[in-house]
Order: sequence, then C-alpha cells, then structure tokens
Amino acid sequence: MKHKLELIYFKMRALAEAPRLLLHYTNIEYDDLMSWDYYNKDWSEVKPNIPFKQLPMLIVDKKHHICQSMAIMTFIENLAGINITDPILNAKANAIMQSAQELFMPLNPTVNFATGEKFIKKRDDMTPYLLSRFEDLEKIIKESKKKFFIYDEPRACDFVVFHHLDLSKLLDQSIIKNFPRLEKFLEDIMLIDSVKNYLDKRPKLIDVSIEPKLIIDGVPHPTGVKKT
Ligand SMILES: N[C@@H](CCC(=O)N[C@@H](CS)C(=O)NCC(=O)O)C(=O)O
Repeated sequence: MKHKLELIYFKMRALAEAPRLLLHYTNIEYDDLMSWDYYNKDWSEVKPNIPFKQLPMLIVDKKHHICQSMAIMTFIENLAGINITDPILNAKANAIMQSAQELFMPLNPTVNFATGEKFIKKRDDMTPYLLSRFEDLEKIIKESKKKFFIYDEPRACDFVVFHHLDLSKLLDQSIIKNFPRLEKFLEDIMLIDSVKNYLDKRPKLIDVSIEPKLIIDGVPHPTGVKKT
C-alpha cells in the first residue's frame, strides 16, 4: 500500500538527514517540508502541539504523526521491506544505530550553529569523544566483513552512521582520516546512484563556524527554526 509521506523539519543538516537518505535509497516518494511552510505558523506556535515537541516528524497519510528520527528510520525500513528479521542481527544493527545517533549532541548543533571561539572550543572538547566512537565503529565494520555494517547492502543503521561521519568532515575534516575503513564506508554509500543523486542536489551547508547557511534553491538561508 502506498502512503502519503510528509517529512517536516527545519533549516539545518541534522536529524532529518538519515531519514532523507533512507527514503532516497529505498526510492520511496515523500514531500520534504519546512515546519513554517507546512503549518503556515512560526515554530513557537507549532511546537506545543507536536507529539514530542521536536522535529523531524513524518506525517503519514495526513493522519499519523511519527516523531523521533530513529522511529522514523525503523518505520521507513519496515515500509520498504528491508527490515532485519534475524533478532540477533537486528539487535546489533540497533546498537550501531543508537551509538551513531549519540554523536548528534554536540556534533550536529556545533556544525549547524556554533561560530568563532565557541565553535573552536566545542570542536576541541568533543574531538576525543568522536575519536573514541569512530574507533568503535571502525572496529565493528571491520569485524562484520561486509561492505556495510550488517550486510553488503545498507540498512537504516548505515545511513545514521553515514550522516554523523559525513557531518564530522564539516567540523574537522582530519578526524575521519584516522579511520580508513570508515572512509571507504562513506565512499561506498556515496556511490549508490539514488543516494548520490540526493547528495548532489541537497542544500549545501556553507560558512560553518563563521555564519552557517544552507543554500536552498540557490539562495543562502541562515540555519535555524525560523522562516527566512
Ligand atoms: N530525539 C529526537 C531529537 C529531536 C531534536 O533534537 N530536534 C531538534 C532539531 S535537531 C528540534 O526540534 N529543535 C527545536 C526545539 O527543540 O524547539 C530525534 O531523534 O528526533
């Protein structure tokens, strides 16, 4: 059964990114909408009525409001029929997905919003944590002996890992260079046609650490939760 899907988010490259990548990979159609365009209201007015008061949210058939980016990932995987049915592998995939998702804070807000001295301090403070988590991920993918974390084809967990590793390059492009197997993983994801298409077209995030902006339809917009 085909569902109408509407992914609601803000102007930032953060928690809607893995759902977008997975939707493109699975060739599932969806509308990508800014909160203010969907609701025609400022986020401060919308927020109290959202199930967990944060975005992203996937609206299914104008009726079901699914919050929490990891719940959205699992839903898309199920919808596409690529959910991992083996309970052990499924648990391992979930552990990888959660461990990658823990990189969200402080990596994503720092890249999308921090500037100047604050950016440098946050970057330097989080570097040991990133190195340690990247080391764990590198070890796990090496041990899997597969192209991706679970199989030779990617699953939800791979796109969550991809997003955070990819974003780390905008924080400090040297961190990922310590992990050749993770760099190969990033390349393999980027080589998938439907994913490459999306990556080539997605809004570019520019002026990180100075005055971050997303280039949307050729126009630079400051990152944030406000219409510009
Ligand atoms: N655990 C949630 C976190 C969602 C979240 O932190 N959303 C942020 C943007 S990335 C947000 O809605 N910020 C606006 C606000 O909190 O008012 C998820 O994974 O979806």
